[in-house]
Amino acid sequence: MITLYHAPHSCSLAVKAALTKTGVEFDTTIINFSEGDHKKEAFLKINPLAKVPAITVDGHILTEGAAINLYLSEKYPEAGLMPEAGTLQKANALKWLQFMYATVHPQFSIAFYPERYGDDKNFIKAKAEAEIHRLFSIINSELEQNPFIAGDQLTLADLYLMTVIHWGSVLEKPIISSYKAIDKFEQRMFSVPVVGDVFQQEYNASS
Ligand SMILES: N[C@@H](CCC(=O)N[C@@H](CS)C(=O)NCC(=O)O)C(=O)O
Repeated sequence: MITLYHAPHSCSLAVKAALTKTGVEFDTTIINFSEGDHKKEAFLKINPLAKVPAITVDGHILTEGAAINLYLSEKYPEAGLMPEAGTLQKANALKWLQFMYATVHPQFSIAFYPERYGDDKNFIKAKAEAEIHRLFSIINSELEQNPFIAGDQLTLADLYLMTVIHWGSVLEKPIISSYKAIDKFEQRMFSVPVVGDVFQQEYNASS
């Protein structure tokens, strides 16, 4: 049995979407950040970093969203979460997956928690926001060429991209109304069977 540790609206949403697409049965344990659930002893035993996502698979703990989702894509290949191993298409999808996890996400972490990075919160947040918009311009240019971020096919990178688009609400300058191709991408993703509903429901939920 798989259990997902999920904080609504956080990066564990990409894992929730991937798990749902596999069709496998899973339980969800909600980690409520405002209640401090991620810092409580029970969750620190799952992830001492006090961060979601995490999953347990038959009692084994896995953390780090990219590792979890790559595991799911290999364990359930019929879900079509990634292109075939050894292809340039897969290499390209991995590039975009890493772009989201290792390049875009850290800037949002700064924008969400500027006080962790120094005293001048407004300055720190503004710098992160400027970098986020530079990154979204690059994403937008790519989506002008292709329906999904890594080409013609939906991949794990798209699930993560939908998650970071959702975080645009923390920014002064909005994402959706600023980038036409991203706006179209979001609408396209909402109509993708199964995962579209996962994002639609979470976007519309208050917490
Ligand atoms: N490298 C980790 C980062 C996980 C992460 O930053 N999770 C955020 C939510 S998106 C979190 O749990 N934040 C709680 C906190 O930092 O207090 C991954 O990709 O899984």
